[in-house]
Amino acid sequence: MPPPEKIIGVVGKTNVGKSTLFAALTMIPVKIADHPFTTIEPNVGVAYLRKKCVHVELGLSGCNPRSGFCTRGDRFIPVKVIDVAGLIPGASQGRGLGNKFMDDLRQADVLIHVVDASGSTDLEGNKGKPGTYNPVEEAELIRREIDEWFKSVVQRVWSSKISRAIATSQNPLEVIYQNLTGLSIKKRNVIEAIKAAGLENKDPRLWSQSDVDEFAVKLREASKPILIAANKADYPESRDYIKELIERFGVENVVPVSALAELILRKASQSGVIDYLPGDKEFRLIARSITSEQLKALELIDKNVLRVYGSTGVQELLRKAVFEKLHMITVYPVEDENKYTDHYGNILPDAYIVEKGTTARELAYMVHTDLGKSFLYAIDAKLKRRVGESHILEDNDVVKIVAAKSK
Ligand SMILES: Nc1nc2c(ncn2[C@@H]2O[C@H](COP(=O)(O)OP(=O)(O)OP(=O)(O)O)[C@@H](O)[C@H]2O)c(=O)[nH]1
Ligand SMILES: [Mg+2]
Repeated sequence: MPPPEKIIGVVGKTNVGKSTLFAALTMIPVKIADHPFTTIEPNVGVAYLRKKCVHVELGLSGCNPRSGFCTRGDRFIPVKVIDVAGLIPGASQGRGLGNKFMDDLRQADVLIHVVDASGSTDLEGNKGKPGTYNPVEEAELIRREIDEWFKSVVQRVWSSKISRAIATSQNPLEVIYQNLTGLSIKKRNVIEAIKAAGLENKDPRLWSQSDVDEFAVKLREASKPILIAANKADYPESRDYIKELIERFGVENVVPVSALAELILRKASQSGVIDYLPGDKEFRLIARSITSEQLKALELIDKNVLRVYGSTGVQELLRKAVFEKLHMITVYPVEDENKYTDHYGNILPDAYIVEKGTTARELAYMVHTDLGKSFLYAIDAKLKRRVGESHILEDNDVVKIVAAKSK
């Protein structure tokens, strides 16, 4: 089985640009409008994470990806994205669309929290002048709502199932974990959360309601880390607010983004007006004719986004979410360690996004269960060196698995 795909959830106040970001990432035409609660049912799609392809390091002229694509030495690796309905303060008590949207995010591994960094929408998502509302306050309030939601889910399961089951269990940790799998959490998230909540030495049978709450918040942090997309960065009013967001949440947790700029650039590139790849720091006009309106929009993006922030920020969001928040690496399984191909001759057909710490044998299982079961050893194709089952893979490793049954 290929590595379990990582899911990025897009969350935030209503009318901040979540669906615009989703559309820019996936090129799926979804409903976008300048009023609250445009999205109700979740949008699900595939985004492509850009990363220097290992074929460049290997001195090859190209590769043949089975999924995603490779352009000018950069590999675009698929990741799943979910855009959900927006929320407003009090959502956990049922305000706005309540918690429905949150339930659509249960399966997410990391959350991109879109904030209106231009301060042009109030807490209910109504439009105002840029610079009017404070995005730091928005980010804090919405984060609290996300934590409230997590608390309520954990409390519900705790009182209906967990407390009864752990009362008689030899292994309370196992019971907790088994009953929370619907939130897409791992056993180590539960262990981390118990530690972070300072509850390691307290028997879960004796946890109070506030212990469970504290545990729930830490579990949210461990299992669904949040990265802030400081959106609408194209407004000059956003610049100071973005600095404030970075001061408050840390530079590692905030990415200045213009989802609208990315969407416009991608559309212009699709229709042959410009040459642009997601993540580029500039674009090139290639169309013979262009309307003055189009030209003006592109010039503004160049002046207010690309020259100020170095890119639209959208690829940086994906990169940080997957490689920094989720601690993933990329590895390339191959069948021929000399030609770096599968048995059809495709060069570097797969780029797997796997967790840091993945071993050669675990990779074998991802390629095929049979390969995992009858694993003999692996070959580090760059060094042409044999490695054993517990060898820990590194980013950009190219690996051949040798198994008893394989030829
Ligand atoms: N200037 C600017 N406007 C943006 C940007 N991103 C989104 N918008 C605008 O913000 C408005 C809301 O965009 P949506 O993508 O529908 O917002 P949403 O968060 O999905 O909203 P709901 O689904 O209603 O919660 C639209 O008018 C967008 O054009 C951006 O980066 N810059
Ligand atoms: Mg929307």
